[in-house]
Amino acid sequence: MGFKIAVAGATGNVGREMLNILEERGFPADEVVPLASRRSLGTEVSYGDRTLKVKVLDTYDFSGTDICLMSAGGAVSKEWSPRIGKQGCVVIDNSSAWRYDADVPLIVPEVNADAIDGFTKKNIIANPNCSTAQLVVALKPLHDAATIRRVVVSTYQSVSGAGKEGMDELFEQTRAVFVADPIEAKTFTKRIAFNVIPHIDLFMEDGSTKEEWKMVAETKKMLDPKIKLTATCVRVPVFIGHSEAVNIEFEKPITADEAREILREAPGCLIVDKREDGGYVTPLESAGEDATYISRIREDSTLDNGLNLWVVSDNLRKGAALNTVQIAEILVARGLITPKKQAA
Ligand code: 11C
Repeated sequence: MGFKIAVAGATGNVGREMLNILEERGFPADEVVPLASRRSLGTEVSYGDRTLKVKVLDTYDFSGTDICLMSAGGAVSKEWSPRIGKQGCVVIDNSSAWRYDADVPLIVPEVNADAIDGFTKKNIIANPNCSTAQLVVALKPLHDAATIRRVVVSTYQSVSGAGKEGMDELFEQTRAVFVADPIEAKTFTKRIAFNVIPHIDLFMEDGSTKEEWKMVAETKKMLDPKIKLTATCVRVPVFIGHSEAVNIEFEKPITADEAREILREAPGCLIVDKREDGGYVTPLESAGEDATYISRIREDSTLDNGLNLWVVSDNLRKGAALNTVQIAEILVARGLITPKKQAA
């Protein structure tokens, strides 16, 4: 007997990817129910070679559903996740609504799978921000080996992080540039085609952005509160795949060769680091892939124990949909959840 899984936000970039990944990885689901807002009623989405009709989240009864993968935005999650959790359905939420709640585990399976145990307090498990997920996959094995003191990260984030609207805007503006049409910026604050924008999410009082703050708060919650981290998050005209230039200061000595060997063995990491033309990964190559790619591993001679890395991953997969499905897999593998149908 398998599980009954709902995917809320099933018509969005991440929701569609959740359906793909559930099917690709053979998640033990007897039934998969795509949910969205009333606006999307009747829309069809693919699940393997099947076509599923979207149902309305507001009127769906979760009492017979085991797990809800939620990617419907923070406001919807704030309202719905506790209600769904109370109906005995475990919510794995991709928004920022619950990540910083002490009663909600924030999980990247390669980093802190054991922290999942507290999930029953609210029946909600949070998925980190995409830019944090790929970063901590790369940092965790290095932290275990040499203890990270400080991280300076600059991100190069694709437009798909801003949803389908972000992808449409890059496409439309690029077309408009070539045919000399007027250019409209709606999703982003300035033109993104042939440009970069050093601003993602809201501005905070100290001049940083919420995206930058999330990287700090989430790394501390998942990896180690003692790690100091500073981030500059930048939107770039790339459709899929976030990239990060990462500078790390360690407490203990670690060479580039040692780091490369450690990362080669680390779960979720794939090293492409040939120190020659093209011997590194770009976001284009990461799209559609599961790995966190690490390239350009080198020592930073301006620090006592310093390294530089280039970290690239598909933000819709490891940064969102894949990570939520991996969390669901942990629930199943550890026997933390049993199908309701079987229990009845
Ligand atoms: C972006 N990282 O690239 C954001 C998208 O907190 O889950 C994901 C926002 C979040 O715009």
